[in-house]
Amino acid sequence: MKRTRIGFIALLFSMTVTLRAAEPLSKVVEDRSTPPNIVLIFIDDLGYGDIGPFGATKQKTPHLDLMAAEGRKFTSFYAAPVCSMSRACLLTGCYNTRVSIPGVLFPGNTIGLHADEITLAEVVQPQGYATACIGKWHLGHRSPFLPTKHGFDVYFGIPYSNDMAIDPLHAHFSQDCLFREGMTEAKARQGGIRDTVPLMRGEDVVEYPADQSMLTKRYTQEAIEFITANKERPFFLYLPHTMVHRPLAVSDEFRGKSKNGILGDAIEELDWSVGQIMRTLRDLAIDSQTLVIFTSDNGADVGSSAPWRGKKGSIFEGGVREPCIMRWPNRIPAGTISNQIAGNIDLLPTFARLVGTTLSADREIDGKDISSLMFQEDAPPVRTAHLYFTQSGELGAFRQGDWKLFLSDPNKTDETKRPMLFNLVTDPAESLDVAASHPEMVGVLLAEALRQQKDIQDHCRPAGKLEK
Ligand SMILES: [Ca+2]
Repeated sequence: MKRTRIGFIALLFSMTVTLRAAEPLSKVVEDRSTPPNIVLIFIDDLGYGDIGPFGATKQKTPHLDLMAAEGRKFTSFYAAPVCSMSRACLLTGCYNTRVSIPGVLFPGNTIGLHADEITLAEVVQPQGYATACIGKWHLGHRSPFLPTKHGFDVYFGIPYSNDMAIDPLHAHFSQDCLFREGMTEAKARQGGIRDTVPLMRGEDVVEYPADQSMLTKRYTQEAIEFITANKERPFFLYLPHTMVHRPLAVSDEFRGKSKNGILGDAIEELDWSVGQIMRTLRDLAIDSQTLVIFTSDNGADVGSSAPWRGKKGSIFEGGVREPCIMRWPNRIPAGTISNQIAGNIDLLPTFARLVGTTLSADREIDGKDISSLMFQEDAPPVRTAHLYFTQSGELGAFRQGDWKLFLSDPNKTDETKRPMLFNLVTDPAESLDVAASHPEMVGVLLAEALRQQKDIQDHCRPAGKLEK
């Protein structure tokens, strides 16, 4: 019944699209001053080489191919080596060490993103934006840390990684929670089983264990409903998919369809999801008012981080350099590429600029407004440097311009801990350590890395913490 109604509405809106296409150019120009809707699609453990626009050939990603053809690819877009730290960067605009979020949070942890942190959602919400987080959160699963406490009107998804287990003490089951696979609340309270995670709506568990094969489809459906319900007002949709984090799962429709096993199937289903979002925006005639960003939280786990060295967990480029596509018709030049340094820490100050607000001056923010890199051809660099923090919170490497210095422990001077230096332009595979022949460059980068590290140490902020 619902599908029929949506189909009819879609037909009406596709007629509207046709009318809009004939509108005079002045209308388009006028739209330029309007703050955009923002859709941020954030994939889990998807590597640089896992999608067509960045070189994948085994699985097909036609919707992402089209998105890149209609938008801009970023080839030096940085995240972090693992899940929670990357989400902390994305949501706060700061390196995770500045906001004291460790590499990965677990269901037994009593910490999470501090209530005083200002998230992406809290930047746009005061500007009248409807906000939703649909997918994996992973910045603290206890009530004070959930998306609903961090500026999201709506939350639907799993609170941490899909290979984890339920926190038996603190799960709050809704009255009509769907218990699957013989599970009951009493059994759930006895302790969690790996790879079985709760599906939540707001702060309640609505399904346990979550049917992982249906998560991509259900997130997509929720996303479409949220966009449709808020088409008349600005909205921010944060869509952090559960896939392609292990255990990999796909719906029946995509199982066995790719030429790359279940990983390829899952990526093709994510690509389908991107297509559904894009179609919804077009059908609702809000396509040209909507910025869509697609990227990933860390390097490939199962898949490919090619052409870079290293994968998930590493601070070689393959662990942290992510595929990133941004699309906003008439604003972002179609079919273009930016090679400048950028990253998920830059989205918060960029969103602030786009929605017409300024950031609070009471705190340090590491990211920069990269809107010039989005809109201009051949824009000069915004951020010339990037810090690479390890999973354990150490500053492991530092990039400035074309150079990258590894300093696993800057206080150690013994031979095994000496710095490594790579030129990322002439040696993108990070295979030729040239530290010995460039001692001056090592000195310059080391000094700047330590200066920036000290600034973070001197001005870091605590995580939120519960007593027990
Ligand atoms: Ca991840």
